[in-house]
Amino acid sequence: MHFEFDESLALIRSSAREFARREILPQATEIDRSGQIPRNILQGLAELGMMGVAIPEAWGGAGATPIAYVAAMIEIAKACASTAVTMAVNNMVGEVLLRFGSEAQKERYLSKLASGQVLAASFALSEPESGSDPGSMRTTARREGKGWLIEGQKQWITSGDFASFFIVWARTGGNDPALQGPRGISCFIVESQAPGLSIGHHERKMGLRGSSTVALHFEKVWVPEDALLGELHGGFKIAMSALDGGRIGIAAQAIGIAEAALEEAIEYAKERHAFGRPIADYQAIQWMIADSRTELDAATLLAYRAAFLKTQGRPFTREAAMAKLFATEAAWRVVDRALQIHGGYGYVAEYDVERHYRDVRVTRIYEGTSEIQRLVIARSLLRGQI
Ligand code: COS
Repeated sequence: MHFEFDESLALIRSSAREFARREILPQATEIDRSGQIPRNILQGLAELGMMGVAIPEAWGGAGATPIAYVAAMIEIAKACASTAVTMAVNNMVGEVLLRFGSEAQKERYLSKLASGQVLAASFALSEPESGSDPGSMRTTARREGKGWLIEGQKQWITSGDFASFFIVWARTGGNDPALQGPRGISCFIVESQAPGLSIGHHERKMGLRGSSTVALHFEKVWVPEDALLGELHGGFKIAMSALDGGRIGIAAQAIGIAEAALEEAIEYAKERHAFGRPIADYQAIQWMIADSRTELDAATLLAYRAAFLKTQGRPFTREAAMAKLFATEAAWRVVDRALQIHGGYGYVAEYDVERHYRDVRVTRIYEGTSEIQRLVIARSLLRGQI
């Protein structure tokens, strides 16, 4: 067993760290305030291979591993969680294309996304009334000529307003009783210019304000036969396996946000004086710092274990759920303690910890709530999976 990075992993981590510190961190407050990530940041990330960390170089990616992806994601999230989630979704879409796409689909979409020729793509699974239970989605696709006609609505779509294409899930089973629920769902690639596709309202969010979140409306959106991704009616499993990988990414994102908050809290505790001494001298503060570091290390080990299994091509559904559950809950506690250490200053926008507090909260919700992660973990144990 090795607990150290080899040279290539260390290189990916240091290039992500350097880019994050030099290009992203100085703009993080403005990204949060303006609601936009500068184009040059997204392009710079793509040039470093960060928009397709585990995508082979032949398709425009960095040709690295899911372990490297965790290392890079932590660094980017430490600087700016909004930029990190944009990167996370691009990587997730890229991995879906790599695993399930035809050669033609990879040529047309994957290489452009991973290399940065297009800035973003979106994952359009959730709907206004179907989030935790995607098997109940209502968007439909029915055959029309030599293609499919998609109708319905999607919600909570990250980067949806500037994505060049979308991976869209829709019901293809019609009224067939054997194709209801998760069984009758297929996956399509829909280009943003497709007639009938429109961007709906932009969410005004508590955090991650630099990352856009929109609704999508599909009014008789026709796509050709070759827009089908993977097998007909096989879309639910594509979504589930993409989310398995995505959950490792969100664990890493939460760890990155909390790392930043903890570092800032330690600095603040050393500088701030109360009753004639730095507050770092008080045991109450020391225990908060000690608990935070311990929980963050445990979270990081869980994230790397899940990424290790994924790298090895072994099952990792449960381990990804455990990593996401523990890391996001721990990160929330760490950021909350960091804010507490800052006292009143933690509650105002002057200090970054206020942004981290808003940003970290959603990690317990998106890509599967903590409750869904517990369900995934328990089901796997009760089925006797080792
Ligand atoms: N990888 C591959 N296949 C999977 C899978 C996974 N991780 N999880 C489930 N499946 C398969 C099952 O094996 C089953 O296949 P069969 O019909 O051949 O047996 C099929 O998918 C349906 O699985 P299941 O019956 O478990 O589906 P449920 O509707 O009960 O849903 C949960 C399972 C709750 C785990 C799923 O709905 C889920 O993850 N929900 C959260 C969704 C989410 O994260 N939303 C946020 C999106 S933000 S982009």
